[in-house]
Amino acid sequence: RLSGLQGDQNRTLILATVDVNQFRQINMENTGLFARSFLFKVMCVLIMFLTANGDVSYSVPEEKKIGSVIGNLARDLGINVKTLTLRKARLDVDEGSNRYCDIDMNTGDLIVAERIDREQLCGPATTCTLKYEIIIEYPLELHRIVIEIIDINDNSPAFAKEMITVEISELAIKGARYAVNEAHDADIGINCVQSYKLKENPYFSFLFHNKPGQEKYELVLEKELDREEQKDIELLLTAFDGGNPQRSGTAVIHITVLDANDNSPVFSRPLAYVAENNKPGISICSVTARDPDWRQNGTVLYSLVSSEVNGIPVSSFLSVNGDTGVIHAVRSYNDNTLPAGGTLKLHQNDPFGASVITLNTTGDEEVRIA
Ligand SMILES: [Ca+2]
Ligand SMILES: [Ca+2]
Ligand SMILES: [Ca+2]
Ligand SMILES: [Ca+2]
Repeated sequence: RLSGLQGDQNRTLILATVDVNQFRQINMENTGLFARSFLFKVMCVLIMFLTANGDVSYSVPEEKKIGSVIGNLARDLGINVKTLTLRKARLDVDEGSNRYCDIDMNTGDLIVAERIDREQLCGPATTCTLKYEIIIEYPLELHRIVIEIIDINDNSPAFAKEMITVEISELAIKGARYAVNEAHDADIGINCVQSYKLKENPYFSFLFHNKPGQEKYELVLEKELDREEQKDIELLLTAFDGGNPQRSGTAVIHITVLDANDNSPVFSRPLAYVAENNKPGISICSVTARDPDWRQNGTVLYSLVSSEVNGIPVSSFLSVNGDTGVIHAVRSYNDNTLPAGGTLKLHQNDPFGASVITLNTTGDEEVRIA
């Protein structure tokens, strides 16, 4: 029995065998000093192994060239290099799994045997280790080898989409915030995304908070938008990691400024003249107004504001085509029937608000539209 001979937890378990038959035979034949001496020698050898060997740990950067030396196993395990082959030193690797490492039997080095990609091996885990057992025979020894794989900055930050589209109303107020998707970097720690930079522009700044659980990636409106001034804005957002050399990734943020009905129609000319004594039904002139808003918000409809001249409704003198702005005489008139100072009103129909132009008779041969 070898009770009391186990090493501490970091020590390697040493398996030693003693031929029982040989021992019994010796014991039967020599019940004296020789047997006690043999047993003492065996125990001394076991104690020596238990105290001389332990776990070995190394660290190696990922993506090292095949054949790169991770460390000298023979030296670190205290084994004579020349005996490695004889003692069948080998790494215990499950069939079908990647080896990644191997032992150079000539030098005793632990070497890189396959590409080691930390991202593929461990993903976002903050520590990444390869664990092996090394088996050495005659006598049988097992050692645990732990290899820490160090991250290198071999990935750039990247946005899920290189073009991020955001729609924002032109009525958005200064200080409004808009979340955008962050960039990802397959590396870890300092080699991961550390900062963002938004290319200088008059409209937006970028807010980045990376406190765990309170992450924020937001555009902040710094200057109010005006779709009529600029309906598309392109921003350049760059994410940087903290590696050396630093890597970065860029996305274009395309802002579509959504229209609001924030403009009234404006008549294109300030004055129009029409001759009096027209025949009923004749077109006298046309007026146009423009509204810079989009579609429905910019559609202009023309109509006469109901009013009277000398007690007679203006609609009995003139009519206007709601879509085209063409004004027709409903009946013949002159400066007596549509006297100087009389007012006809024309307005555009806009949900936001109506502009009004006024028809003034000039007293002579023209009706003036102002
Ligand atoms: Ca990496
Ligand atoms: Ca990186
Ligand atoms: Ca409008
Ligand atoms: Ca507008």
